[in-house]
Amino acid sequence: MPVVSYEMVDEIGVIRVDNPPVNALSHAVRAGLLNAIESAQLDDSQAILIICTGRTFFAGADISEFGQPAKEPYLPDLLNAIESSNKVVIAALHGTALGGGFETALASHYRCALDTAKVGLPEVHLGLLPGAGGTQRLPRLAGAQASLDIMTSGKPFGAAKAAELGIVDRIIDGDLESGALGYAKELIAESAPTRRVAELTVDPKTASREMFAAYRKNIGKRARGQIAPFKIVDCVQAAVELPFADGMKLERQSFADCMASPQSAAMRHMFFAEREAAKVKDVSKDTPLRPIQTVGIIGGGTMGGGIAMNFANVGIGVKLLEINDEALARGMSIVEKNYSITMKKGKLSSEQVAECLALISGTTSYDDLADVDLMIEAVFENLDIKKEVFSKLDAVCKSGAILATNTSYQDVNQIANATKRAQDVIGLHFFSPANVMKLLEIVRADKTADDVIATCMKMAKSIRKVPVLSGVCYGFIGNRMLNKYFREAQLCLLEGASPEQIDNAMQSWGMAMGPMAVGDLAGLDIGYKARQGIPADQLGDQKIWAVADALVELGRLGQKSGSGYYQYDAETRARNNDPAVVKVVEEKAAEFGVERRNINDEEIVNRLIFALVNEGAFILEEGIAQRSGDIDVVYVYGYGFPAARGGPMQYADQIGTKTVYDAVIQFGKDHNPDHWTVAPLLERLAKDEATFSEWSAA
Ligand code: 3H9
Repeated sequence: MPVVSYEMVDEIGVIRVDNPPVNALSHAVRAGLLNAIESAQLDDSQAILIICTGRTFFAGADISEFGQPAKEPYLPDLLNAIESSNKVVIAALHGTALGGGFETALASHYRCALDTAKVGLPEVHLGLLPGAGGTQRLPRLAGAQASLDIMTSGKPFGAAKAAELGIVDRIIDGDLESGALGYAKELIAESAPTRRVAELTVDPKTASREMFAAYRKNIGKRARGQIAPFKIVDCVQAAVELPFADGMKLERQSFADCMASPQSAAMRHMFFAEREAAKVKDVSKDTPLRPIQTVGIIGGGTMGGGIAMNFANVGIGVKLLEINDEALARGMSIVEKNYSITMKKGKLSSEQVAECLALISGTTSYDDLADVDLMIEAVFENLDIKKEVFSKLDAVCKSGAILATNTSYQDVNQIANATKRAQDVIGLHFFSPANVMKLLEIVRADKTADDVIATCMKMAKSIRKVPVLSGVCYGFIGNRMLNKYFREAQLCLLEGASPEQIDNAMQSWGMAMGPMAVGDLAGLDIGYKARQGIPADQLGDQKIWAVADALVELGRLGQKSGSGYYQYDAETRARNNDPAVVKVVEEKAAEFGVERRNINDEEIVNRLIFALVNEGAFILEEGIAQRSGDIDVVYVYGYGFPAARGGPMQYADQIGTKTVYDAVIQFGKDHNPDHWTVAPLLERLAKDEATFSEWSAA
């Protein structure tokens, strides 16, 4: 079957595209569309309708073709041909008309859409800008300011808003094709003209030099070193100030520059890595799933409450269990407070919040959990307590219920073995704040059944999380690597860097927060308590955590106590450097015989990031992560790693595994060699000049 077909329906030439799953504008689609639009110029049709079958109008250019030599017809030329048609062209939108798909609609003369359709220009999430006329046509229709918002945010929006902005001309109720054909007939009856957006000018009220200057300033703050958003502003300004053809030239050059940048390569890697991560290599995609209609959560603290909100938000009832009425009331009040914040931000209406809250009920009795489909334990991080909880769950939960632990570190096999149904036990590691963070590490224990894994992967998507499968090890993928990253941060501190220097170096490199600020936010007492439970002979190098422990012993627990690595203003929460911390660091350095020196930012960044990569290489070869891209997804979605660098393993691939290997060898010589045991996989890849992605794909 050809991906593009053409037929006459009454007097309308209908170009129908069928390229599952999302009608991406692949080479075959572009060639077919050009052919059809050219034939339509020569027949008896009075108007031309472009419509797609399946779940959506074109979801954009075919991203899998990026990075390969481009093949004619190029999308911008195809869209110019559509716009130049002598017969009226109508685009009929449904699903998600994104990127090049939305640009195809903008090049058409009229646009109709189902009210459920969404449109948008999400190229910025791929380190790109709209490259098929979007930067030039959208401002001519919707004005410069709205276009900048749409392109720099990359957020899709609904047909109703598109109609308000003058982008969509007709909203269709019911069947799209018959509605669109009816609309086409009306246009023919009115002798509607070929309305070419390229011939319009941008409404000057929506554009001023000051507005562009302010926009650039604003982007400087939020774009975290990305180049595409700035190029979008340049192109939109060109749409205002230059003729269409000149604006198109600038757009084409800017698109090519972005496409050739490591940033876009990293972000495109992330696009596919996120989708791959949801697939489990040895679990068939046809595995029957267990139904999840009710969820039980044990522990109504910040974590348990946050987890509950995820399910309530998508209409799933939750039973929250706490130890007594007082703890339960406290837990419910945290949930209510979080919802009121969401409401204030305008993300949910008061009615929606009331509906969500009605779905969360509290209990203090395990017996009330007898009929839940999925049970998530979110109690204190203590293996014995967790085992006890699971043996109770084993006694009360119905057969077939999935029993999950939200542990960040503990051995899920031991927890599973506390029950007589280890096949039903799994780890679901949510990240704090659980109602906000997108990552969900799904931890497969030795005996976890395939259908339990498949169900949890699907469930994650339905609560809008990004799932990544991890095997069992201390800290799973994310926290096991983080341990090494924090180790280097602590050692840089002892050796001469200040908390502020470390945080600034990491943030300037692109991390959402520096490690010291993260420690203060999470609470320094958490790691302290965990270390208290580890026998001294297993703690390793005592100097690593000497400063952190000393701060906790001084009552400096982080933001919650008003001080940690920094001093926090009680009113504004602004952080200030604190000489008392420098004193503690100097004392500990002297105690452990560490000579303090000037450390440059590059050393800080390389030590912290390469520590992540080296541990990631161990994790990969041990099979704890399925692929290097999975590790990248964990870091970008769970730890504030910059998407424009594509995660630690992709970053290593881009700068060269040999560069990382050489640095790790050197760090081993300059510092404690026990800390820098080279991962054998890193060594092999460096010697073969190969990448983690290639190894994962083999
Ligand atoms: C662009 O248009 C540039 C132009 O301005 C200029 C050009 C010159 N290409 O996400 P899902 C695959 S840039 C190729 O799981 P959902 C995806 O990999 C593009 N493949 O489904 C997956 O494959 P698999 C601008 C694509 O329902 C399958 O489709 N457009 C593309 O959760 C299902 O995807 C975008 O950035 C593509 N464009 O969400 C939109 N899109 O099953 C990107 C998807 O093998 N796409 N695939 O893993 C999306 O945002 C979501 O996929 C969408 C559906 C909302 C459409």
